Amino acid sequence: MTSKNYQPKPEHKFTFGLWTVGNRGRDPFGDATRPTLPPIKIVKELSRLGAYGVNLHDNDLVPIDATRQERDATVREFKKALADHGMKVPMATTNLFYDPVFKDGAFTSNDPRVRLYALQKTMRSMDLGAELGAHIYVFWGGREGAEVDAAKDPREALKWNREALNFLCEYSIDQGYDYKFALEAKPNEPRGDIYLPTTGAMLGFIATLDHPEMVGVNPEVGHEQMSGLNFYHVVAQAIEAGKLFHIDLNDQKGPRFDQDLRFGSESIKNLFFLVKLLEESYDGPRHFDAHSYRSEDEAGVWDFAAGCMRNYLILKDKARQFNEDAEIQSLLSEIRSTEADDGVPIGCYSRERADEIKSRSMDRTELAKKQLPYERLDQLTVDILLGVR
Ligand code: DIG
Ligand code: MN
Ligand code: MN
Repeated sequence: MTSKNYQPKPEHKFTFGLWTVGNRGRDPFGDATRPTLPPIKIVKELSRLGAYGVNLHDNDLVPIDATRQERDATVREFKKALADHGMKVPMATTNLFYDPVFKDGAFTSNDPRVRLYALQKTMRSMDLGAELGAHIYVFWGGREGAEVDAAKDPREALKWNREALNFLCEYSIDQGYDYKFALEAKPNEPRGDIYLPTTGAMLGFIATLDHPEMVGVNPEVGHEQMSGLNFYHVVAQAIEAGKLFHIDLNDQKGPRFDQDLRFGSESIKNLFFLVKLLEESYDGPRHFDAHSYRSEDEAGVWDFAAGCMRNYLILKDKARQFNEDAEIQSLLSEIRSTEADDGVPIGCYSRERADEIKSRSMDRTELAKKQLPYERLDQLTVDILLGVR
């Protein structure tokens, strides 16, 4: 396929956080390498590149000390830019991690006054998101964690987290915002350990909330890979549980600090299976929570954004090729079929069924003879990914 077919369009639902292309290149060991990009310029440039929308933390748009008048004027201008460039705001979130007040957490701070302030800030940010048309609200608890476990009982931290989320679910209902809450996990950084470190942990926590039906997950590629997990499997579990409410796409060079790399720049095969899965079973925004290398200038930032979307579309095309490949499909039907009689699906329990299975004669040495041509299957997959098939 020629490169023109990898042209991003709004129908692909690609979104970027203002903070992603707006990242100025600062890191723990170096100052900013790029000037600030104003939100309105970000909206214009991403629209030009074919994106569907932008997402934001409250303070990506409205400075934390803005007056109500300043806030309203900023929102008015931003809404005009969105309309002028046909851009949406599918997701909003709260910055509960940058200001020093959150140095020991927000919803899980040992200080109840900070926990209350975090709740106030989040409700105001939910109001802003709703005003911009967002229906997904992400919670990333970047400071909800610890370095010194003597200082905080994780059970109490979980209770405080639950109390805040239950309150905010009620606030969304009371305001008529019909938000879907998406909880984002990360194992560590900036805290030594972050509570609820994986998407799996989040799925367990959601079940303990008052309104679990309103709450899902926002898995991020790099955050799960920091724990050495297979992101494709993580997302498959979230989808199977009906809880993939949003997704943060980026890339990562395996377990190390959070790199937030351009999507598709490292984990080609894993992200191929992810894109194949998303195209089969998810219709939400494809959000890139990533940023360009610190060494890039502004032109490089737009190369980064274009590259994220291009790589997604290339992998989407590879998934089409995989699904249409006769040899691959025949190998898959061989691997998944069995000559066994119709007794194979376990089905629902009954005493009769249990007795029948227990009494069935099964020859395990015969079972062990089944051929599994995984080498051939994986090589065909690699051939497709390397463009030689
Ligand atoms: C970091 O991965 C977090 C923050 O950027 C934001 O709160 C969230 C939204 O995608 N991801
Ligand atoms: Mn990240
Ligand atoms: Mn993220």
